Amino acid sequence: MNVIEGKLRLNGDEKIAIINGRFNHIITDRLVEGAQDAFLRHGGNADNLDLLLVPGAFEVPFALEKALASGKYDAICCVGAVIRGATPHFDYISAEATKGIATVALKYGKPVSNGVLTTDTIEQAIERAGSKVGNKGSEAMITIIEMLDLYAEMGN
Ligand code: INI
Repeated sequence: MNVIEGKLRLNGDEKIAIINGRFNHIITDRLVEGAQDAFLRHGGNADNLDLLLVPGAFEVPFALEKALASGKYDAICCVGAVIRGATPHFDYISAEATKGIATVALKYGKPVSNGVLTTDTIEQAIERAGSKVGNKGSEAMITIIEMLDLYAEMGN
């Protein structure tokens, strides 16, 4: 059986953007740090990494669409933090962000990852932003690094 699987390596030429929904920035800034750290530690060139900031998770897919349409990026890592409150707003924002990211990613066929946290409590978000449960921004960056290599292996 021929197993085709992406490796975790960058050659330094890849142009990558992180899109960060700033809402709950105490959390999302940590996700950006995790993503940046993963990019650099896997061989990325700091000059080829852009950070695009948008107001909240709802706006992430809109910036993603523009960024991919520009043709400037090989892959994009999305981060944000939607934390459940007392209103149904959480469900609308988290659903739209997730659906929007997937829809735009499919349209352009370039690696895109979803590092937007959707948690019931701020404690759960903190746990996923560089403490007990790791850093989901770092995981999201590692995902696009693997997918970039997989697509190259597949001849795309
Ligand atoms: N945006 C978030 O990223 N996280 C949240 O938890 C959140 N809450 O709870 O409201 C949130 N709202 C803002 C939203 O993303 C948009 O920026 C806003 O609705 C304007 O379009």
